[in-house]
Amino acid sequence: MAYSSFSEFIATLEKAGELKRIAFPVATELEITEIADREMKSPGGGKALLFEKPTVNGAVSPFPLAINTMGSEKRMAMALGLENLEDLVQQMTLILKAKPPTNFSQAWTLVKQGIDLLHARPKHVKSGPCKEVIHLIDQAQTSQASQNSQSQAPSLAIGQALLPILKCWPQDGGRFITFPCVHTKDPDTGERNLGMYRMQVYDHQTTGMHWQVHKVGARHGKRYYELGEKMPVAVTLGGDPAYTFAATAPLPDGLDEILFAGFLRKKSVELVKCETIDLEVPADVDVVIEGYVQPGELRPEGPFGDHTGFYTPVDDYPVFHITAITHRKNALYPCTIVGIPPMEDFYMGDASVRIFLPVFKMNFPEIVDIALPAEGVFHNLVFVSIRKQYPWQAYKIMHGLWGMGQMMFSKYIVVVDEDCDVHNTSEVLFRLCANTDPQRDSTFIKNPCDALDHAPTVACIGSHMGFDATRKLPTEGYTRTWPDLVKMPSEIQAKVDELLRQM
Ligand SMILES: Cc1cc2nc3c(=O)[nH]c(=O)nc-3n(C[C@H](O)[C@H](O)[C@H](O)COP(=O)(O)O)c2cc1C
Ligand SMILES: [Mn+2]
Repeated sequence: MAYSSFSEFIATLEKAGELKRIAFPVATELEITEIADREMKSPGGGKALLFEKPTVNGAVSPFPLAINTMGSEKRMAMALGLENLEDLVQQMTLILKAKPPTNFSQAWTLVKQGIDLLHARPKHVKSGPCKEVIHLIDQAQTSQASQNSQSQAPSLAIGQALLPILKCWPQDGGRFITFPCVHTKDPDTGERNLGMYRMQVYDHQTTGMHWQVHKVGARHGKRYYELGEKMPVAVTLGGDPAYTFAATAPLPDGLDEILFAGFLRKKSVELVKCETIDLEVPADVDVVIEGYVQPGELRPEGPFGDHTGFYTPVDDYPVFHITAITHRKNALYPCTIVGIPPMEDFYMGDASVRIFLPVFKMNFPEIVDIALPAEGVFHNLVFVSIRKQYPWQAYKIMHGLWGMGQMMFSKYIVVVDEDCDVHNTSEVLFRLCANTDPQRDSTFIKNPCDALDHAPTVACIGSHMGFDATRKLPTEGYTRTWPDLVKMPSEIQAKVDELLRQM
């Protein structure tokens, strides 16, 4: 099911008892973070929060602020219009397994899949709700804009009065837009990309653009730099939450996130032209911030209390110049906070891993399950269970994952046998400790590191470690007898269940 607006999603959360409204004024400077952090760390991820009166430097912003909207398994599924994420996983598996049909029922299934895929293709529309209010912010146009009836008095203060942008943590370098969907285009092929890269507010019309070196936005930027051209960039906030999720999903470079969002919501994304740049954005979003990056122009960005649980230090990043802001009349401001885990982004990352598990399995059929425990903050720790068939298969899986997209960042990979539940960290640690000879069963490699990892001596490069916690085979040189796990047969368990029921 597709949401026609972000506020429709918020209303759905409220109906389901998944939303708390905060009607009194709360400061965007640290206070909203403190409330949201407590909520995110409450059992199961707490509820979504709607701050009706977020204040910016003491003044109430006209935009209510929504946070933790995807911060639980249930809300993450609801964001994608699902009862349960497993429905989508099955759909992915089906599509990947699609073969020429040999009978009618198979053909019908394929037709349905085909329709879904057709739905994925975006449509182009002339206007949309994101244009209800238009502020042109180009310096040359600023004076005209105040005379233009379409524009309200151009309040350029995106960091002050207009949007309730958070200053999340005490040592943060300023206010940060934390849920931006950043739209860019490959200047060579015209291919679109949508990524989530945080934006530090510098002043009324400039922000940072924190695309890390490994990300597609950065690759597009590099090409504009080489061509010596100004790079158009559009940032959207809100709309169907499928857009926000798609912006964070680790899709391969070249796979269009707008198409993926269309597939997720089973409805074409309607795209509308921007006012001041040659890009298109979903017409139903809450806010569009249009502008450009002048490749080569860098500015210190940070510090920022990051999802590693530590502050990322100041580093040079591109500067984003705002040329227009358009928004719905009743726009909401969606955002999140990151910090010591677990936070809202854990549930988003977890959903990504589940949805892409069929892709991993297609490449490595022996993979049973994968989990990225919250403590590992995505890239630091990966648990994989496999159906082991031949010697050193665990190492093949580690190397395979280290070579796959953003899995390259995985700092520690632990491989266990298929009968271990990778979503139960305690069970995995038990296997790791019991089943390994540390020197024999580990391997170190060199690979790119997550740009946010503060531990490596040099940023973005470092060692990675893999543990083979599977049972060892004679063909792996293990000549002793591998013991059996202490377990009760299922007949006895069933019998005891029955006995206890009768008590
Ligand atoms: C809340 C949140 C904030 C993020 N902030 C950043 C960021 O500032 N910079 C960055 O490079 N990636 C950030 N990411 C991760 C990217 O969005 C993610 O790697 C995405 O897949 C990149 O898309 P791309 O491959 O199209 O570049 C963030 C993810 C989340 C969930
Ligand atoms: Mn991408």
